[in-house]
Amino acid sequence: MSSKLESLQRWVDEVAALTRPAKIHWCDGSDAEYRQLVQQMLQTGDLIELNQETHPGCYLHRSSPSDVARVEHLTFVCTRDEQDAGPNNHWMAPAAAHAKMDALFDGCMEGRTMYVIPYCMGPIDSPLARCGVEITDSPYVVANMRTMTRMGAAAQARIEREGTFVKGLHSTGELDPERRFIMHFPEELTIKSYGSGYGGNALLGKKCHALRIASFQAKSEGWLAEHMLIVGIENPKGETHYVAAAFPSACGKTNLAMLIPPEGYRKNGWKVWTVGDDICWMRPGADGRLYAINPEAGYFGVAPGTSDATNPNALTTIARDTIFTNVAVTADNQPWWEGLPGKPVTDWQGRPYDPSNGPAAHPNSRFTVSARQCPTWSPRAEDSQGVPISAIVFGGRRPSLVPLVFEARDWAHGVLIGAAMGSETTAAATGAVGVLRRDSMAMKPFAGYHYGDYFRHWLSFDKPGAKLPKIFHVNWFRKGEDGRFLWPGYGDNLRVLEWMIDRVEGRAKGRQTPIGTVPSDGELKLDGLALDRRTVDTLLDVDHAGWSDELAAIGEYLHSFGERLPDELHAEQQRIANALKTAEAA
Ligand code: OXD
Ligand code: MN
Repeated sequence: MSSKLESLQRWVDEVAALTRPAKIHWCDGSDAEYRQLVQQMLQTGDLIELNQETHPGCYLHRSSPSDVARVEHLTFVCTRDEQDAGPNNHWMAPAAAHAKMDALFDGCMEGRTMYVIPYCMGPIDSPLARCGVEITDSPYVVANMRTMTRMGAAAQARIEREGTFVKGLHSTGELDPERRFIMHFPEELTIKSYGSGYGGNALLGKKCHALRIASFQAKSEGWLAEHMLIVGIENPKGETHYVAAAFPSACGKTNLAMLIPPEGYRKNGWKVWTVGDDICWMRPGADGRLYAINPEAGYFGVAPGTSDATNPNALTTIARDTIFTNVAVTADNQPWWEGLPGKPVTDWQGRPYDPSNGPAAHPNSRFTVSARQCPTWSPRAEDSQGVPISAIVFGGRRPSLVPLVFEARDWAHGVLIGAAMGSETTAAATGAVGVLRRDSMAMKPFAGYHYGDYFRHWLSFDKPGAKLPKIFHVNWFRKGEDGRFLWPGYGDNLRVLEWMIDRVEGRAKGRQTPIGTVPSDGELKLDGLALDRRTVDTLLDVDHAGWSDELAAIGEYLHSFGERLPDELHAEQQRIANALKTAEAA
């Protein structure tokens, strides 16, 4: 095959001349093509068949043990002006980065097949969607991209119609961590990724395109590309509010997006609809509201911890036609990870399971599955105009200080709350786990430009005629003195979402505090929960002295963005710091 779009054909020819593959395959996205790829990978050992009776259409992929997570220290944003990448990104000059990458790509596909993957991020007919083409030598990447994006002939037709697309070049190379780089050239709508086969480094539609490149594009085009789930909450009257929520990687976005309401809520007719679990593209509609699409077509979810207790919808979703990466296997060849019943016999590296080697499944092991298989898949997930967002939620893992929920008084305050977000690090990226780091809007690893400019872009949505969502902050991860979580989380998080919707609808009054509005007595519906009064008070308490220190730390963090930080955010930080001082003195 080939393309009638000259710029696409020329780029494919150039890449082929550089990488010198034995064969070129243009992906059409068909079932037959997928089946053929799976057969081929079963033969080469790239995929291992799992128990087809319990898990039809499910396969296991074991990555190289040194290639199991995103590599933020090897990820670069290569803007012409270093300042534009900001202190939140690693930067390399575009010419130097191209030279470095092209030297790595030189001849790297010799004897291999080069796959050309046209894909669309978002419903294929959506004006909010954007297209790209990934060239890769990894059949595993092709199979995953088919699930995670709208991949193949329809995407190619849209690209040929529009004439523009994001170029993503990928090779697994030697999988040598010393020869691994993920480079972004936002001004050229180009990505070059070498030396890793792992999800976020290799499935270029996801983090590289839909967040880093898209956030850059979104800034100049007046929209937002965010690390957020999108969930619809339907009340007993049949009204649905859509909520977009940003949490850092591996902090429960998939669980919240697929939440099962507590029993009492279910009986009363509450329902939850999953639109997306990781990425949200939003833009103002004609009525001034923000409308959102999920640019992805599948879930690349963290397996460990996914269980009947935490996310039964996810378990149903992944019971068939799923690719598992780096999970363990039971005696009867079922996929297994920590949190599931049963026992592993083989660990993620294919060794006989021995607890002294660590967890059986890698803590960042994943499932790749079509969103359509989710029992709560939203009927609006394919809506080309997107869904209207009523509330934006920011959150992180904060074992102390941060209340269960609080609400920003207005948009600028909400932007500060998002900018100030902090969370304990997780296994989704290489590096230490459990260390508090600021992760503004959960975009620290993904904002494709200077955070100062990014916050300014967020602030710019507050303009005449805008009907913006309310902004909230949540913390499901508060711990008591005994180190145990105070809030049950999971399905019970709906109680907090209901309060937010009550605020949106003007039904809940809330209690004003210097850091924002928290639920007033009795507003959170807690019936059916065994939470004593003290615990509830702790969860909603605002410790003025502790927050004064937090505000000072936030002030310092904001200063790290220098002159590009909008004055409004300094002013907001000052306003709250002063309100806390007054409250402390009272
Ligand atoms: C992801 C991540 O894979 O954030 O979604 O790491
Ligand atoms: Mn993510």
